[in-house]
Amino acid sequence: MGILEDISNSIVKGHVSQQSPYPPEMQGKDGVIELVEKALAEDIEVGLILKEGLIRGMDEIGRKFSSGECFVPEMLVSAQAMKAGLKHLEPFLKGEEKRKMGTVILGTVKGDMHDIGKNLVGMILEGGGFEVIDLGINTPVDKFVSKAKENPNAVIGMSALLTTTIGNMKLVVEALRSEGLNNKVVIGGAAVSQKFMEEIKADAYSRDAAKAVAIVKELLGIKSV
Ligand code: B12
Repeated sequence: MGILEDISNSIVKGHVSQQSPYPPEMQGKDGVIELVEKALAEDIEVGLILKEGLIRGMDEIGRKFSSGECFVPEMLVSAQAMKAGLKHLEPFLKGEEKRKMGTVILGTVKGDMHDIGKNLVGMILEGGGFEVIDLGINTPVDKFVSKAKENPNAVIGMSALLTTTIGNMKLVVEALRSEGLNNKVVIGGAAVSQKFMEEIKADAYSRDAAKAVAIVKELLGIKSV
């Protein structure tokens, strides 16, 4: 599985493509874009490319950041490489256009700029047949509430990666309920847990994007086939 390791390594180094000048020692070598294309051409399963290549690289850069081996600029170039790789996987994750099964309003909570996980969840939900209304990053409480009012049957999906921003999820749940809105709420992101979901009285939690479709179906009472 050398190619998946190469993808992960290119994510860690932030090497987007052969043409990228960064990092200097990788100039002219295959970057995330070429490696993902090669992996697809070798018929490696899309889920494996995602998990063992791209996400593994992001996990590694996160570990390096935690241990002080790298800083925000390195995380940023890795994020750019991740986004470039995801763009190539997107058509495969989305699959063919299907009949819409429901709507999900998706956003990263206020104060939080992390959107890679949220975008991935959005792609997978679209692939699973849902319409996704993406509110983007740094989403204020009232934006979730006003979209929920317009779409009373939609599921609200919130993402947070910072321990300093997860409290905003609670504010959204409280605001929805005080406005009499019954939209189901699913939360995710590295900073939250099943326990936190129960504490803030959200309806579901998913550790990863892959389970999002099954969870949203369950929340909407749609039987999985
Ligand atoms: C890339 C990155 C950045 C990039 C973000 C770029 C972008 N456009 O997203 C940049 C450089 C901007 C950044 C900035 C910061 N970051 Co940062 N970042 C990361 C990093 C390395 C990777 C995150 C990522 O994209 N992972 C890959 C995706 C696919 O995984 P994911 O987001 O977890 O999503 C998956 C699941 O959680 C789930 N999921 C996610 N959301 C949702 C939502 C729903 C509804 C569902 C169902 C599922 C779901 O599905 C996804 C796929 O399986 C993490 C470390 C890590 N390993 O998590 C740190 C990390 C999150 N960052 C951290 C920090 C501290 C910061 C900064 C405060 C640093 C600073 N001093 O400035 C700033 C904060 C900026 C802000 N206000 O948001 C810390 C957070 C610590 C904490 N617990 O609070 C981490 C954990 C690094 C660390 N180990 O210390 N960061």
